Amino acid sequence: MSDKIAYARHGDVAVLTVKNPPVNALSQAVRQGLWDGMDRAEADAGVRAVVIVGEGRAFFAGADITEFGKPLVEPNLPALINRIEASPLIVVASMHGVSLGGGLEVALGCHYRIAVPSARVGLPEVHLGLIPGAGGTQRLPRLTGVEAGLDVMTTGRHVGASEAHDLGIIDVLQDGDPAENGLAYAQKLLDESAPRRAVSEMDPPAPVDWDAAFEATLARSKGQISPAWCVRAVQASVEKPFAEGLKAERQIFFDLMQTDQREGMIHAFFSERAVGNLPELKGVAAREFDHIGVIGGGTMGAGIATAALLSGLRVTLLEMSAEAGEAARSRIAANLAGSLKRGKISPAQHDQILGETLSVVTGYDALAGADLVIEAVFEDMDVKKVVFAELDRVCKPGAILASNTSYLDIDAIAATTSRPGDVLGLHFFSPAHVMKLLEVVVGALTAPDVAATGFALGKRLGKVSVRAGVCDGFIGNRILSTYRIAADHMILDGASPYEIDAALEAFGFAMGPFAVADLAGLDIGYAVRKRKRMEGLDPRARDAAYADKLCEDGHFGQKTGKGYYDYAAGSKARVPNPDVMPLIEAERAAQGLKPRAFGSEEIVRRYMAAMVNEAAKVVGEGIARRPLDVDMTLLFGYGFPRYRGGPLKWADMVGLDALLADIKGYAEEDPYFWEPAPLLKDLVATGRTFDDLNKEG
Ligand code: 3H9
Repeated sequence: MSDKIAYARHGDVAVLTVKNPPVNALSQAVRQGLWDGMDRAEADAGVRAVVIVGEGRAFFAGADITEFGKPLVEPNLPALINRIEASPLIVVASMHGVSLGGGLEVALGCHYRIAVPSARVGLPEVHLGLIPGAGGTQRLPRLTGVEAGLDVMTTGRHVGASEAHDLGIIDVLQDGDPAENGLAYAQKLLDESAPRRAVSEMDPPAPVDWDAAFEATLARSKGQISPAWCVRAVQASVEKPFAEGLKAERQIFFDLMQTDQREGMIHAFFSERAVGNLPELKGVAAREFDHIGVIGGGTMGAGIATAALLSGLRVTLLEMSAEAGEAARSRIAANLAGSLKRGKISPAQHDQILGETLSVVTGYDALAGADLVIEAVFEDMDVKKVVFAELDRVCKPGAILASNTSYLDIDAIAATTSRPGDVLGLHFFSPAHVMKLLEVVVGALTAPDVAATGFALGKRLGKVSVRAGVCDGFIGNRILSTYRIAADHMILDGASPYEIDAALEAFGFAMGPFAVADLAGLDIGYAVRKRKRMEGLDPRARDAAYADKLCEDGHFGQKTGKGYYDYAAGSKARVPNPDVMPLIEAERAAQGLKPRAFGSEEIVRRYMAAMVNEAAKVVGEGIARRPLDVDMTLLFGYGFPRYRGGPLKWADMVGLDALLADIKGYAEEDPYFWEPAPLLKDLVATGRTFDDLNKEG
């Protein structure tokens, strides 16, 4: 028998313990071991029941995702589950930790299910671009009904044990050791002569309006298709005999396995975990931190302070005056009230944070004991230099000094201190207590343990941390400014901001670039354009000044009620601002440009080509270490659709040669902007992909 499964006999009950750390994924060896374990129990004279239990953190985290895309090795999971269910013995699943995907499907193939109260179950296959493929869509609705079953599968959410018990997924909740619980429960079932109870033999649930459910799910999923296909599989569970329903589920599962969406989402799953795993930081210990200083209590500073407080860190926030300090405290209190409302903290924690863990001060000396200080003041180098000089004066030796700048030169900031090795960038995204992305900006002199501490802080705050090198805008904002320029060029040439937003939202972005600009504030882009013009624009660069006029008229987007859109009817209404097109038309006329029509396909193609080309430069220059670092930056900070994996994964799937050909074509009109990235040319010439670079590490 496989060493992944331990077999033990306790009276007339056999216990199969799964040992496949870290999360008991159902790899081939586990599947084979379970199959052999069932054979052995059935052949073991006197055994009348079997308990399946996981060792370590979980029952099962599901199918082994690393096997996807490779040839299937028997036994396959649906066959194993059918085999468990068909056993003449009573089979009990004793669950703890998570039972996800194929893991829950194994439990549903058992005749009874017991779980500890902290257990969680779910069918998260939609997050991998799939549907449950081992009977989950056929068995779960027989226990829960269609509506609850579809909710679980189309959201992929983790369902707590108590809710799962109420839904009929778990039979018994019991505190204690899972193996002992399972054994006692199996014994009780035998004592009571409980029948074998196969879910597949239960009546199918009542039908619903399948087409309406399919369409509604598709509309909710913003371009992702797998949630809607859960509906069709569940429909089969109602309309077909069990074995036929299982076949229908399997067909949909395999069809989805062939899609780019599946490939993109699995890339996202592994990249999200790989992004904080930097080879250069292997074995480098982070510095200890417990007390965080935050300088500046505006939206960003208050958000950073909130994130730290919610993670149990002590925070001292510095503001310029008592009045500004009070405003900062109110912002933090409002953020915390939201967390309280959503049940993320208890009323006692809320009161303790505001009463004790947070202190708001007006003098630098109060930061003397801080382990790590994050500056979030006005984006101006002279202001930052003053702040860092003060920090250098008061902070204890070994304290880490971080700047939340979104584009300024970290090396220049570090050079103003006597301890440049302790300085790094920690670039949060607004609202900082909500957005998952953190760029850890490593300067030329940043010490390795300081970089490691940046990642440790990100982990503590629940962020996806990406290593970035120093350049204007780091990874995310540098790429953003390039694809925004591509969008502005399309506007000069004839597209409208509304056509561009619509095309990119149809592509899967949470919001189009102009809606995003309105949300972030048009003053940000205005300031950047002014700075770049002051630094001197290259004479070959095309300039678009129409948006400056919007700002000069006092329209900064949502916060002033008008930007590209008019928000008089609320932020969701998205009514185009009638002043915008005349400004654009005037600029086209001033530049002597004749507008032409742009289809949504061309809009997406140009926008994405600009994004990928700049991203390839960012990787080629070492600003991002790996393509996956860019992918995760765009996914977690810029609303890039997860089901496309990230811009560089998307580029691989579209084909790098086709993309380079597009870029060369665009370069014929504007060779300055569309200069192909050397890395992209190199990958095409050598027949490699961005993902090949990820694998090289
Ligand atoms: C499925 O079941 C299909 C079936 O319906 C049909 C089949 C025919 N496989 O996240 P963590 C690794 S689809 C392989 O850092 P946490 C993970 O990569 C599957 N590896 O820990 C990481 O490796 P490393 C449906 C897996 O405590 C390590 O385990 N199931 C798998 O934050 C620790 O993971 C899912 O979609 C796997 N299934 O979270 C569940 N799962 O250390 C996916 C994890 O080398 N998994 N690994 O970086 C999760 O949601 C989380 O990992 C979990 C633990 C909640 C389990």
